[in-house]
Amino acid sequence: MARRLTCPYCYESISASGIRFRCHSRLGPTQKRCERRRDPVLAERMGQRAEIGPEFAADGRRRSAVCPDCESETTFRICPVCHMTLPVEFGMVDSRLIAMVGAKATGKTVYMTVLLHEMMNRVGGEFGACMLAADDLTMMRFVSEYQDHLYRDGRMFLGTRTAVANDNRIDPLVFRFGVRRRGLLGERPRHTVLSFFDTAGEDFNSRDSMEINTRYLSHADGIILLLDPLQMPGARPWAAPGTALPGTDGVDSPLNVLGRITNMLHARPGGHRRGGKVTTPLAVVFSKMDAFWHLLDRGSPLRRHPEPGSRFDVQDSLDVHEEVRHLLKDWDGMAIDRILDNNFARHRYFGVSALGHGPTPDARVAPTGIQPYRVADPLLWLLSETGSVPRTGRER
Ligand SMILES: Nc1nc2c(ncn2[C@@H]2O[C@H](COP(=O)(O)OP(=O)(O)O)[C@@H](O)[C@H]2O)c(=O)[nH]1
Ligand SMILES: [Mg+2]
Ligand SMILES: [Zn+2]
Ligand SMILES: [Zn+2]
Repeated sequence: MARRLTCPYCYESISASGIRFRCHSRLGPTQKRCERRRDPVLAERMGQRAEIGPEFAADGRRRSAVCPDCESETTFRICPVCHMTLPVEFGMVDSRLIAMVGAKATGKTVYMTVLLHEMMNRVGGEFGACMLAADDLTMMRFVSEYQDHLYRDGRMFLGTRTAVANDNRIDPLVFRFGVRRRGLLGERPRHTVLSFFDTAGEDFNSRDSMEINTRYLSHADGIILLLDPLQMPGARPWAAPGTALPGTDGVDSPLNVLGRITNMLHARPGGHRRGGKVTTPLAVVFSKMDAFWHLLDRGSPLRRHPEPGSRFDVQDSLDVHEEVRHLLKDWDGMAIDRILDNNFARHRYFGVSALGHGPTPDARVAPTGIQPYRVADPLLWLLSETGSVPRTGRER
């Protein structure tokens, strides 16, 4: 009964029966209409100040409820903590919260934008899957703050606001991802709610902001840790000539970021551990691989363009994992590998390039356009770990 769910917007833990409802505020059967007002909780927690129908308690395990004032039926179910409207069927379908973390300027915002764009367009089709924004706000924000900026205007992003500077909020983008799966009753879509958020790298530098992030990270079902090889002292000298190197002043090295996150995940109350290791799957993703392609053999898995398929390709992913491990040796990064081995029960390396090419000196997309390389692999791995997408063969 008391199954705990996590709200995809505020990442607080809630129970299905505690989910509340919001009145549509339309003319009801009794010719009464509930007045629209500003919801102080929504304003405080999510920064939303629009006037909307009143909220009320009812059995949150049901799809709809009748407003006690105007007696009209509503299907708007809301989170009891932050009052955001929950995605359709929330609590009835799988829900996966995907946290993305990494230091400043590792490429998180660019990567998230390209990843979501690819999932909604190309990759979705290959998997017979579809990905749609779960709410209007996500759709609007994704298009205006992310997609248009990069794809239409071809511009890089300014630094993401820190959670502390953003009224102690992290505003996740929430999507519904559906794959067709064969079952006893034929093909049926299987839906998963996906929640993504993009932190400011500085959030991992101070204690205050760490605490906000801890809630998000400790409730995540999967973590994408983005590490920028251009921020590793052992890798910088290997970057392709002409690559603009990010500044290192006040930026944590990838090793330190991993150390902080590891400590945070170990310290959280009620965390899942197996044999002393964190069990949340961790995708360790090296960004900006376009700056290193010139070093790799033609046969390298990191230069391969795998055939699109309808399943997550396990062997290909293991090949990439090994290749990245080799690169880490050349980059003096084996300390990263040791931390991962000692602390994480499930982790996998990835190498991606969101842009496929370094940006121009005036911070624009290169004239060749956006040519994403392997951006969806980490997410598909995380989803395959939890059974939300099918995988090939058997793993090891
Ligand atoms: N070469 C290369 N550079 C990238 C790529 N993605 C991002 N960058 C660079 O990294 C900078 C920071 O990216 P951004 O996503 O804003 O980083 P964030 O601070 O982690 O969100 C961008 O302005 C680009 O200069 C990529 O795929 N390849
Ligand atoms: Mg950013
Ligand atoms: Zn009403
Ligand atoms: Zn909430």
